[in-house]
Amino acid sequence: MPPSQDRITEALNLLQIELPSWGFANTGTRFGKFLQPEAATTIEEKFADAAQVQVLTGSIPTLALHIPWDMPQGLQDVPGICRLEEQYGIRAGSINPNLFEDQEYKFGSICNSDPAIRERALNHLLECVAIARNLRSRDLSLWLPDGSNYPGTQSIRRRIEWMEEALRIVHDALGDDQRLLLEYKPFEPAFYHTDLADWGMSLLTAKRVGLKVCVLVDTGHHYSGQNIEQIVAWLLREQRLGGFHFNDRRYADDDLTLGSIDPYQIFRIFHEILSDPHGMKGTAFMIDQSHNLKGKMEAMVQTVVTAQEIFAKAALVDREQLTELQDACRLVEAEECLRQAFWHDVRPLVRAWRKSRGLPEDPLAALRESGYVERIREERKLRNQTPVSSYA
Ligand code: PSV
Ligand code: MN
Repeated sequence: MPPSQDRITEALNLLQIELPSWGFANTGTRFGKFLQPEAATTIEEKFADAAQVQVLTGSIPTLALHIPWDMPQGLQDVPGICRLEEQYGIRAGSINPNLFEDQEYKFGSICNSDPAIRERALNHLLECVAIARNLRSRDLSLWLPDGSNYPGTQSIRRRIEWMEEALRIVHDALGDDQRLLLEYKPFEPAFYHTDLADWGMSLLTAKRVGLKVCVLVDTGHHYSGQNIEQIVAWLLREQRLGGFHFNDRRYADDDLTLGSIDPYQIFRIFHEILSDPHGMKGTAFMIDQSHNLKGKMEAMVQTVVTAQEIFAKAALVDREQLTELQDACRLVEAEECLRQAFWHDVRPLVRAWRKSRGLPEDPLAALRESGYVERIREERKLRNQTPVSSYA
């Protein structure tokens, strides 16, 4: 086997991607959504779809769950989820609490000035910790939508205290092998200030709250032009990189297919991860995409295939040589060393990896040939005439 095949095989055997349950359901933009007859309407259908992506791509051991969308009865739904895990061969992945839909959270959840509302939000988080523990799921993945729309309307300082107070309690409720991932986002739904607006705020909060807290980087949650791979390098150095919500963006949190706008950026992020000796340890590779126009199954398969291909390219970087070139300030050669890996057509090598694993060599074509989408479209079309929830 050529050395590049070895490297790619080793890298792809390590790459595990977590798909979001909400990515299979009828989601869309806040202006409306276009219902797809084949979209998943139940948690069982979400597991079935994820399992199909696993059959085609071989990299999907887990499915991220959003609570209460996927478990409306909370802890009582745990046995049902365990049955689905068994049936479909996919485990429950990160548990995502929802602090953004209830009417009570109009002015915030754990950062609300009303102690009763803070307590309600905290109880939801604690229930999610219990759900995660019962499902043997490692990560509680929290996106905090709290913030405000106008200067002076909220105390930024006091809200930090309230947030930390709640997160400390969540931290202490986590098991030894569990983690709290703190996702940041600069704006939306709040447009003046967001309580966890960037990686610095998430990292400082993580450090203050405890060792089980790490930062989650959603690639869509940055200002244009921000150097995300540099953020990744810093978080890795601080040993606080919990994982990613991968997607692509052109303007803001666009939820576009990974690598569809800027594949070089994803490559540079993967390169930083692979440059760190512990980069793959504990870094969760999660997808957070809601496709409004593309077919959801095709979009998911396309996403995983893209992730595998770009990860394979990053695995080809000759890092020893790169270090020498960097140290000697041989700028153009160093840049070319990186670019050479990026421009290498890895597709034949990735196909060979798929073949060696008994996977279809072209997962997208295999999905089309399988008739899976046609079948679920027929089965689900009646249930998809009206949305199942306001978001998912
Ligand atoms: C918020 O924009 C976000 O990225 C969070 O991860 C949510 O959990 C997810 O999207 C789905 O709404
Ligand atoms: Mn996200």
